[in-house]
Amino acid sequence: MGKRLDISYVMPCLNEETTVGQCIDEAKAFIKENALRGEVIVVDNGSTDGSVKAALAHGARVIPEPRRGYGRAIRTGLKHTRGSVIVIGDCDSTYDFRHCGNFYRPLAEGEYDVVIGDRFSGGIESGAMPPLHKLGVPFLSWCGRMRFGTGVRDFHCGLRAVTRSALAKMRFRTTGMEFSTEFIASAAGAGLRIGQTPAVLRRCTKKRQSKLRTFPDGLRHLEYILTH
Ligand SMILES: Nc1nc2c(ncn2[C@@H]2O[C@H](COP(=O)(O)OP(=O)(O)O)[C@@H](O)[C@H]2O)c(=O)[nH]1
Ligand SMILES: [Mg+2]
Repeated sequence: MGKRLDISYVMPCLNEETTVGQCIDEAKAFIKENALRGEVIVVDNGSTDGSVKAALAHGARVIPEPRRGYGRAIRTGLKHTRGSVIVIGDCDSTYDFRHCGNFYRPLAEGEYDVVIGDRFSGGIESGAMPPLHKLGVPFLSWCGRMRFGTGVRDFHCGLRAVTRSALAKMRFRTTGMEFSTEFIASAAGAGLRIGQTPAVLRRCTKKRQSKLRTFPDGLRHLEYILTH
């Protein structure tokens, strides 16, 4: 198991060679500025580009998870963490991991068990979110709030944090994008204290393709909400 740390970052990664290095650097900057003991874990989901090389060059621990899926990648990464607080986020440079104080502090101080980012209060840079998602995310989040009895506003924000002890009470079964919904449902079901904080969604300036497929992934969220 190795020694306990203050913070672990878990970044699911599928072909993000242009951005993963920057994300690792930003996470490390937060760790250093706050004098924490920390680690950055990149879960490689079968990338065929230079993601693994870039992640290693920037000093991340790389965990391979060849079975595809956003949820699968994160779940595998979580098993390898050593931090008392775990921050999860995309490595596509849309979240600035230098500004994780609002995620880390309430968990480290015991105020909450889980903190979910809210891009609608944090701000969405122009072009960072397709117009359809600006309608779909609030709609699916509303469905999720009704179904799971929580006040979470942005069910699909990729930036979120959880304590190690809370994680032990959560159960996951999903493997795809619907994991972001399951994560909140599971926290609410376990009676955990869920906080929310503004998260800025940056526009990715590098050449990259979003892996999210609007309709199939949107339907997977809806299906999860309806059937669990
Ligand atoms: N969609 C998707 N993303 C994956 C997968 N495996 C790892 N990822 C990573 O999960 C994060 C979320 O994907 P992204 O395309 O940014 O989705 P979006 O933020 O909802 O547009 C990125 O860091 C991806 O590299 C996968 O199988 N599918
Ligand atoms: Mg993303």
